[in-house]
Amino acid sequence: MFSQPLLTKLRNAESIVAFTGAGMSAESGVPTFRGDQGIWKKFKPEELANFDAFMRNPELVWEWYKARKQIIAAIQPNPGHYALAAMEKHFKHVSIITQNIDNLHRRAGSSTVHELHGNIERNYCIGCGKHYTNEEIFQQDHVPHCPVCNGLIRPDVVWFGELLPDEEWNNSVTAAEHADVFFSIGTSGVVYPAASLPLMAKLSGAYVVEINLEPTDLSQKVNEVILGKSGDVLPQLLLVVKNN
Ligand code: BJW
Ligand code: ZN
Repeated sequence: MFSQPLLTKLRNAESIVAFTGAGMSAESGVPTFRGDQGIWKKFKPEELANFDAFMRNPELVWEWYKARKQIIAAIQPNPGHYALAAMEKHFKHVSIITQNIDNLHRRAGSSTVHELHGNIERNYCIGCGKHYTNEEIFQQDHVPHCPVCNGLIRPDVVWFGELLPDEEWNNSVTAAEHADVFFSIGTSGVVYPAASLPLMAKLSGAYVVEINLEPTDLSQKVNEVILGKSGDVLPQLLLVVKNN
């Protein structure tokens, strides 16, 4: 499953980056966005995942997020998450750059996680910026409001048309530029600017490996494509790294 060039790169690598998307968490039971089973088959992004939609219909958007918060709170990291966390024993630097908002990398034990699209466990008031936990917002019915300024509270995630958090983005670019081996895992690679990171890494000299169930637009541009489930491929990769 793993090529000789990849094994050689891994033997000499100091810095490993894993860039992950919804497919990484699919085996934990989090639905992906696109494709036949994707969330966007049932819900329209323009009605749910942008700020104007939220202001137009906060009830609907909150109903969707409260349901997803409950799903995510009830699931566990899968063997792929744990394999990435265990890579920290074998390389000097391991960074996770994730588009996922489900917090599963941290829960699996990864210590350096850059969250490009936010985190569903956090919320903040659009009036005063105060942060609220899920526990606090679940105490309120329907649409949660800020007890301090009565502003609308929103989930701390990045919607279409919104800027990515500065520090997370800058740290991700730095990690991509310093990666010896860069894995793009379980992402369709269609949402920018996140989707530019694998190519940034490649331009900076990284060996770029895509792990996905199926080929994507990125596949032609990377050094190597491994077709399979991340929850199968990553534990096997960890075994190879241990014995390499
Ligand atoms: C497996 C597997 C297994 C399955 N093993 N693999 C025109 C108008 C307006 C904006 C734009 C525009 N053109 C471009 C833009 C910019 C826009 C964009 O890129 N849009 C494109 C879709 C066209 N980007 C933005 O708006 C970003 N901000 C920005 O650019 O700011 C500057 C700006 C300001 C003002 C105006 C314009 C620009 C922000 C993007 C925010 C994305 N937010 C979401 C929602 C997060 C919150 C939430 O979850 O509720 O982030 S959208 C959604 O897509 C989510 C994901 O992180 C993101 C990426 O999806 P991902 O992870 O790749 O999932 P899928 O489902 O697409 O793919 C899963 C893959 O896994 C598949 O390939 C499967 O095969 C595979 N798979 N099981 C391995 N077991
Ligand atoms: Zn407030």
